[in-house]
Parts: sequence; structure tokens; C-alpha cells
Amino acid sequence: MNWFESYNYCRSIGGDLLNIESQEELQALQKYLLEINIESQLWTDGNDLAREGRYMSHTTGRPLVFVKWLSNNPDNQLNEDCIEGRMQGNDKTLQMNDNKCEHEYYAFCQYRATTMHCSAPTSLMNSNENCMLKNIAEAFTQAADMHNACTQHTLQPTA
Ligand SMILES: [Ca+2]
Ligand SMILES: [Ca+2]
Repeated sequence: MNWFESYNYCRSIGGDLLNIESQEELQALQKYLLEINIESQLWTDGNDLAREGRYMSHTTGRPLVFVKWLSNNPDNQLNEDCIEGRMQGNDKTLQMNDNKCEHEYYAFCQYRATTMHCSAPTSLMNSNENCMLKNIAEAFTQAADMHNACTQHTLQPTA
């Protein structure tokens, strides 16, 4: 799928494209990809579509907080605006590369972290109660998304 299709796909199953936020998370994913023997290129949520050179997480709407770039990247060669990850090198480490959004790779999805928004410094919801409400609302949204995805699936004409 191209990057946009990948994003839609992840949304349709109640998630988002992957947003890697730390070295620890990267290493855990790297270990997992090694275990299941995946070497394909995989779309993450990172992109600089809105403004060249400003890499944003499509999932959080905020600047990327962590990127492990492949050497000599990002290079924006022929206008590359979407970030793919792949296992690279003899030591097989997970690295990121800006690439053309139209390229067809696999979607790398994550399910939503319901506490993610509560600890953000810019969040308006700082108290524990508001945070809890926010989590409940988010869980409901996820359930509704999944329900819609299932409904759409089952309502498709079969003739
Ligand atoms: Ca770019
Ligand atoms: Ca590149």
C-alpha cells in the first residue's frame, strides 16, 4: 500500500501508523521483526508532507520525538516525504528513511495508547480525573471505530 492507504488501513482496524517514541521502543520492535523474520520496508507515521524538512507524527500531530535515520538520510531525493522503516545492514537494525509516499510498502500499525495524551505538557487535561475521562472517551472512540469497520465490512454487497 502507499503511505496514505497504509494510514487508512491502520485507522480501519482501530489503530494508527506506527509512531516510534524512544530507543527502547525501537529496540523492542527490532527484536520482534527479527523474530518473525520481516525484512520488508514498512510505512511509519512520520512525514514532512506539510512542510519540507519538518518531520511530524501523523498519529500524534506533533513533531517526531525520535528517529533513527539510515545513513545519509533524510535526503529528500526527488521529494521524499514519508518515512519508512526497514531492517538494515549485516547487524539487522531497524532504521528509517524518507521515501516517496506513493511507493507501495507494508503498513506498520500500532493500537492507540490511551494514556498518551494525558502526560503531554501541552494538553489541557492535566488532572487525573480529566485524564481518566479522556481515556474512557478514547476507548469508546476505538470501540466505535472497530464497530464501524466491522459494519462496513459486513454491509458490503455480496452479489
Ligand atoms: Ca521531504
Ligand atoms: Ca531517503
